[in-house]
Amino acid sequence: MSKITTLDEFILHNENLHEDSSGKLSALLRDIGVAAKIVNREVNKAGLVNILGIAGSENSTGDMVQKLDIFANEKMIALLSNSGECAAIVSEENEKIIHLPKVKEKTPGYLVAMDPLDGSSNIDVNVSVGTIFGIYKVQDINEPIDEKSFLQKGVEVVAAGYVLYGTSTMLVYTTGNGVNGFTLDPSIGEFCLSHENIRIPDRGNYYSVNQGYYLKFDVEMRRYIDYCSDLNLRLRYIGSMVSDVHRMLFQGGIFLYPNTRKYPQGKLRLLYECVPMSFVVEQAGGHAINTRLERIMEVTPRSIHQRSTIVIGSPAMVNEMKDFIRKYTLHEI
Ligand code: AHM
Ligand code: MG
Repeated sequence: MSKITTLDEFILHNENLHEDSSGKLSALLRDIGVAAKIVNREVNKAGLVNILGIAGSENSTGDMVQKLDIFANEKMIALLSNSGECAAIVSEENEKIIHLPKVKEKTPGYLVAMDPLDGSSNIDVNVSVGTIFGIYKVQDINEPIDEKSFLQKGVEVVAAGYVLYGTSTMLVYTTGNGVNGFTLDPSIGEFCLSHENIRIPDRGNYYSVNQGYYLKFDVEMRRYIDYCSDLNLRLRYIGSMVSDVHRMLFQGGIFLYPNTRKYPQGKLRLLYECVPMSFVVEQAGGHAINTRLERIMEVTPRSIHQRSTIVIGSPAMVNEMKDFIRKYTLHEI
């Protein structure tokens, strides 16, 4: 039987790979691992404890909020408060930033941007959902933390990853030294290293886009989708970014969420959906741009809930999509 490496062991072993080997980032990553186990427990029994159903409230960006969203958000915030290393959180579920209480004499050096439960429209129908997180450094510990503290380019992110609550529960993350995947073993309650040094294939047989918006897409997007059909690529779209991007990491492919009439800037949020997923995909050898051909990791956010278009996945396929944007885009890039 091959040696089991738990997430905690892996984090500690790789601590010295990161410039901040003080153990503070490790403590934060371990807190996220615990939160993922707790959220996983509720996601797996959601249908049984009447935790389903629209909570009735709307979140900060106008989406109907499901109870599991609220549960996941509360658990992530509670667990991220444990280590005392996180100063504040931006969450999809909260309009304002959440300041965390100080722990003993610690000076928190990190900020977390998160989507506690992504793909929330899938909850009531037992389709996979995920948690997305990005960890940034507090740039100046002597300055008060406010929204501006979070408006850092993606290249500043020190760690990012996601939890996929699917057929099995996986945590995939990077601290800038490659991407590793951990599968939860419920029999021991540990995330165990299952996919070491994940590398995305140069291209794949799948494309992932909400084809229902085809007639509302700009011409370059429609032409690219036609091109994918001509190549007999297979359409896979789950409606949960974590699931759609996770499949691409292993099988190759491209995920697109361009501008639509309803979302002229794109639907997905830059800070806690596009950037963390882009960091993971780039670290696995993939590319991630917006439909203005900007590298997602180079965009400076103007607001914490800012939306972005995104084209992310296998390098050869993102490069082909770039050619379509250049060839068919009517407006100046
Ligand atoms: P959510 O964070 O409110 O769940 O919304 C984000 C989700 C993504 O996970 C997914 O890729 C996208 O919304 C699906 O949107 P659509 O239903 O418009 O295709
Ligand atoms: Mg989301």
